[in-house]
Amino acid sequence: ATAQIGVTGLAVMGRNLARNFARHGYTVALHNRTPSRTHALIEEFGHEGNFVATERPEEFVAALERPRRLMIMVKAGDPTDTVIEEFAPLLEPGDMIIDGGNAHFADTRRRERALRERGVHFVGTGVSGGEEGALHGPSIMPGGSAESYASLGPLLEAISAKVDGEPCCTHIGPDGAGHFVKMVHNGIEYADMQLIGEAYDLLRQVGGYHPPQIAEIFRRWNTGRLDSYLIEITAEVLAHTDAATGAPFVDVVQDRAEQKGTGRWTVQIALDLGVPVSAIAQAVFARSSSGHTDLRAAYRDLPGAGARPLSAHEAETFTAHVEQALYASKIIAYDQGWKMIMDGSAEYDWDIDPGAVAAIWRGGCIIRAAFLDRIRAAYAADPGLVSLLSDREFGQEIGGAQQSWREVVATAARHGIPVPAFSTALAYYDSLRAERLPAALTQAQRDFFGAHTYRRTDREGSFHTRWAEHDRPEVSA
Ligand code: NBP
Repeated sequence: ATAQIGVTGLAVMGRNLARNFARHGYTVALHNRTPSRTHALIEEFGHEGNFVATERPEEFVAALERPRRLMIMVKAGDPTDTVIEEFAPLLEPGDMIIDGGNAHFADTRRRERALRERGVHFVGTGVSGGEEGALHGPSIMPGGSAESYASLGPLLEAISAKVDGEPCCTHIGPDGAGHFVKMVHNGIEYADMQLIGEAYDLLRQVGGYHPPQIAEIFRRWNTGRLDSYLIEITAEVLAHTDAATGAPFVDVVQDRAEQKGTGRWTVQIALDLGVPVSAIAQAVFARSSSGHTDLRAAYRDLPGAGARPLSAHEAETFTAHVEQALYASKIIAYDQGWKMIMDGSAEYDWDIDPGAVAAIWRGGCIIRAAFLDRIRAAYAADPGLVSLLSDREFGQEIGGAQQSWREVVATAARHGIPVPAFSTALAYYDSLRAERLPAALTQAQRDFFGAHTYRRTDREGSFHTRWAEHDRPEVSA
């Protein structure tokens, strides 16, 4: 047994993670259901480091030094269970199975429990950064026991992205914590992408700019507080011309966004936890409504706003407002994501460090951004922060942006341009800021039709009004 780590599942992600481990000097045992993938890896990349190619599960397990570190990179869902069932009987107490696939955290909790009974550590691990990240340094979010992290952490930290010399990998918390945090990462990613899409749409349809000009605007924004991977690639996409037609590339792509499910999971779980992740939810809904071809055909000829496009001078001012609106909405989306992480952490006793999550998302992952350093700093200053907006700097920034934000949402409505994420983020801001909410009326209605009771502003206790009686007497409930 010579390999410090083994990877089974050698499609794009597994292959690149295996190469990343090897490039960092680790001996890597390789396994794949279909052996041709294993041999292809050795043929193409065998020179990159020390690999032990294996075909049978027994051979694979025997190649691993003890305690064994066996990483699964297969398609999430049933294949993961199949592979666990295949290998678990071959393992011994103290060994570790690392699942780096996009598993649902509830599955991870179930698998962890089952394997713990056999003395095997199950480490559900979020891996972000796609194919390139897997090879050059992803952001890694391992869950599982602290004991397993002590043995595994150094390897994962070695292959992770680095920012200012710090690894983008930390022990997130027990059982499903890593996959939960990865799920919320993807939810935030959905919201961020939707917000950027709305900014682009406004600049184009209201501002009258062409895609290459918008690419320039995004490039400029990328030198400021919006500096991020997503803004950077947006500029690349918008500057790209389609070779076949000579049209802006963005115009030849069908306007229907697909999804693999982690955004949807985020919203489903948020509903269960009662966390209002409205910006993430709007992003998921925006993708699904874009795909409703029949509905879009039914609505297509309905009247719109018909507002005139802006003059060049107005467009310049508007662009500055859009930058403010984008930044403010982004703060809200991330604030909602962090709230979800902290509520999940409380619900499942994970004790997640919110600042550490910001730190490991600064590099390697899709939402990597300068902004995350700010979030980290905010939690460093006050680990008990209820909201990012309780941080003085974020509070000041959003205060400075809010007039522009309102201007943008109002302009969008006047022009008939949909900005679901911008407007829901602003509504969230205004809801939580409000001195009084119409929730009072909602509660009164509930009492009227369902005797659901209400609390008074002036006295303790629960009350019910007998609405059906002539003089509507109030009784203590
Ligand atoms: P895929 O998700 O396409 O899975 C292909 C791999 O799963 C192959 O190695 C295949 O083996 C194996 N497999 C399947 Br399918 N069913 C199996 C079974 N019943 N038993 C054993 N092996 C089975 O690969 P991927 O795109 O590299 O992603 C791997 C994991 O990483 C997924 O969970 C994915 O969600 C996650 N992830 C992907 C990305 C990304 O950007 N692609 C990013 C982060 C995380 P075969 O060769 O024999 O068919």
